[in-house]
Amino acid sequence: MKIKLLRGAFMFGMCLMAFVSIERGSKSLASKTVAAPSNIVWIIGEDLGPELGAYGDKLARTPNIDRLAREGARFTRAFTHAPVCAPSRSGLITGQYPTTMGSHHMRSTLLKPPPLFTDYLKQAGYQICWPTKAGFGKTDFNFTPPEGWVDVTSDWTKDVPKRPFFGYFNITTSHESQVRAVPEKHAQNTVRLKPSDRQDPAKMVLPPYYPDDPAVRNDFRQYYEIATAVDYKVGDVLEALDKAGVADNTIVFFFGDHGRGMPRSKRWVYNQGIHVPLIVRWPGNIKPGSVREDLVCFLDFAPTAISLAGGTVPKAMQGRVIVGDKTGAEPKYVFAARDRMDETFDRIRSVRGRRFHYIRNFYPELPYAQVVLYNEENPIMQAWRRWLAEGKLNAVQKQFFAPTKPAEELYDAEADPHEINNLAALPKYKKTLEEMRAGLDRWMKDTGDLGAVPEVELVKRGLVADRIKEYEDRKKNGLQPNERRQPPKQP
Ligand SMILES: [Ca+2]
Repeated sequence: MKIKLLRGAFMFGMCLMAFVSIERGSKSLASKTVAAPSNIVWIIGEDLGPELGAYGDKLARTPNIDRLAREGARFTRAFTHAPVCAPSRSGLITGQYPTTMGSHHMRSTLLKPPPLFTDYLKQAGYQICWPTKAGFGKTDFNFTPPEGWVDVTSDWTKDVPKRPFFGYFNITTSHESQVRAVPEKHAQNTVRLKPSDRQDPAKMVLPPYYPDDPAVRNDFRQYYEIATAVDYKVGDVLEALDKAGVADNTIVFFFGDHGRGMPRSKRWVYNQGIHVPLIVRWPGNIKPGSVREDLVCFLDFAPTAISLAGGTVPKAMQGRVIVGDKTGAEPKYVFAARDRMDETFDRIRSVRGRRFHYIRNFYPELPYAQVVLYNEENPIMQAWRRWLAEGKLNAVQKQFFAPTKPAEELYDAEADPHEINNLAALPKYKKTLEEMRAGLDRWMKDTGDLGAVPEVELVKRGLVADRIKEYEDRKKNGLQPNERRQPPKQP
């Protein structure tokens, strides 16, 4: 009896707490007292493209992710707004383009970041679980989040919260640094794989722009195997939700933070850099096994989370709600940007429609294959350069090393998924080119694209911290030892 009473008092207290916190947030959120708000979980495969069974990849061994897709919706046209870690995450957490805020350079430090979408969830009574430890957590927003932004920084899957929560789980196993891991490290990364999960380098299907070199085949083998290692961890998270009895009341998002960690993929606005897997499972609300073909941008995730939590999406957020009854209309295009990558400057913008992909190179005089030291650590990059030096590359493979870039590129991304046939100069595509060119001009104006502003001026305006010297030094002194690929141990 006593226990029952105590429990009753506790429940009453919890309800009161939820009510009070919703009240507190009612100025900025349209408060709606939902009896049992759904939990929201984001599972991220770091540097993971759609090379998954659910996306029809015959080599992939990803049963848990594939099951999630069978239980939810698989999005076929989800794109990041930035093909590299920090700018990508900068937009994910704020719902704003890094090019609007000033956090578009990799890396930079925005001094006055806008509110985070998690702030709105917090106001709605959600517990924010965003682990910070490598392996299953990552902040890396291109700014320091404000004090108190997060409630739980440990592995929340080990003790799934009882009250409505937002859970973030970033699986770093598939990060670029692990695609190129030396054999011992790769063995550790993939220790859970069964013999049948292992890949055969001879069976890898290489993109036409890479040379067919054993190093390239080996990196693809490792990439597929670590994707399987990610899949095991996705299985763990889903199991944790099941065991806690909250799976039916939890909306799960699974996605990659940008494309695979390989040259001309990560750091590039081509398909393999910006196209990511996105699966959303929402029991009772999303039809199992459904396929969504509309264009989705990463800036859609923040407003979607707020909307699912019963809040009102702030005007400063630039995306749309993609699931639930507040779903917004599909845009004609989604946009992406690439600016400075570590010590290497460039400025490229991308406009992706359902079929065509337009790219503008603001510095056509700079080559594609500028040296980004961290990228040069990739065995693929080294093999690619070696074949170039030996004069063995074919015309398609050589394209990446052209001394200059075209000012504009246009691809039929459906017919040419590797984007190697630039259609920009063909009269047949003149109308498409003009439309997309105008679309980019409009977007740059509407979103206040800061890409044309020199970084030193961004510093002067007080938008970002001065990290220019840091990267100038890096150019001179090279990478830190921990950023370099460690040579395998000699037996
Ligand atoms: Ca990443």
